[in-house]
Amino acid sequence: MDARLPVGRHVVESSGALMLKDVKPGDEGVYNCRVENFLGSVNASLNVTVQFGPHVSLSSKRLMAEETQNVSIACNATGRPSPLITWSKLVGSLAKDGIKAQGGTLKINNVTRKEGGIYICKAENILGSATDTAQLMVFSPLRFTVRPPQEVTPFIGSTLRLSCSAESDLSPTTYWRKEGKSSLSLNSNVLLNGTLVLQTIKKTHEGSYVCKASNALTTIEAKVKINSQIATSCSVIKKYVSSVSGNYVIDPDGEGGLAPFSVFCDMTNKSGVGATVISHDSESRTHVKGYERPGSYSRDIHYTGANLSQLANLTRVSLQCEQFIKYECHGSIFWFPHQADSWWVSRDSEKMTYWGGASPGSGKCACGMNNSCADPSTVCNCDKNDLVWREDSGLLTDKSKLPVKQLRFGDTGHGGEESYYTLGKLKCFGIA
Ligand SMILES: [Ca+2]
Ligand SMILES: [Ca+2]
Repeated sequence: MDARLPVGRHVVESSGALMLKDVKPGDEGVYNCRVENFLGSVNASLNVTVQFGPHVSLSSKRLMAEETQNVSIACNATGRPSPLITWSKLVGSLAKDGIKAQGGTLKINNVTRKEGGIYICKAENILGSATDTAQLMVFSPLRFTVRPPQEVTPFIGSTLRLSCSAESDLSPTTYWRKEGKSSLSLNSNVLLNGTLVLQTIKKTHEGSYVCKASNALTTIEAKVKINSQIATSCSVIKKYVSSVSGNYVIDPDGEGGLAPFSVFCDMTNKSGVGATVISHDSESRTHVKGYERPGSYSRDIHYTGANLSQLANLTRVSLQCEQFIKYECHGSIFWFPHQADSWWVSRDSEKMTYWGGASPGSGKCACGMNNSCADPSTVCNCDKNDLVWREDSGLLTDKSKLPVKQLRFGDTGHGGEESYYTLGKLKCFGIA
């Protein structure tokens, strides 16, 4: 009310008329005319409304959206009287579910590619009209075409490959990060196709990794938890880690429980399936003489680097186990079906009255399985009990009883009676 009249654009004529030139929207308001002389004064006021044609501007000239997003385009229109806003599309129609014009805002829910194009906002009043346009571009959503697993537990020493790739119209880039680190660890690289390769897995590789894919519109990510585990046997190492024979650490019962231990892996044995080979302190051919009573000779077997519980777990995770055993006799008998003068003791301290090459529990030696023994009426060559060097030998293969814990011999006390025994290494192979 106290505003000044526009500077330079108004004239008060001699008749008392106020003339405004170059009227602008800001000239609106109440104008007061005051007439006064020495007898007093009178006031008159007039409300002036300025009408002007519409002007429009869109919030954005170019909009990019992914399919299924909701899009809104705002059209700011000025003019007096207030202009009427209408929306149209340069090509095609707006008559569709999910497209709503509310005042100056056009809302498109769940946008599809068909809704891409040029949108026109038109504002009209009695003084004229104005338009503005915006281009909407709709792209396929960014998504993973190959997503890595959420959790992996590779074997120590193995190479881990994790694929990750994404696609969208806006060519995305993928990259890997280890959580809490700005770069990946050593011994890792990312192939051009987005595959993360971690070589010679170690405990330090463990952690959360994330594959991120980004395009101009958005970023998506896939998390992978990487653990590690020690192989349970040489066959597992052969399959997943290495085919080079040598010493390796295995942990047959997995994490926790019994401690891991070092073994020799023969990767060429057993048609290349990889054999876990356990040595012991009684591998050399050993002479027995002077022990007459059944089982009076006793030899405990001590395995190198592992106790019997650890080895029991090795047999459990292996498909097969075997241990070679040989008895060379000179008048010294087994006599299994009767009192048994000699036997072997299982890992669980059971007296085992059959010999290598025969079926477990058969009470025989190998020759007894096909009636080929030196004396056909017996089940072991040594049971002939003459003073001729004879031999019973073969593999023990019952993995629920192996390895051999102890050897017991007798019938070597009388004149001319003697023997030699040989016990091979424990070998386990295959993945149970
Ligand atoms: Ca363990
Ligand atoms: Ca004898």
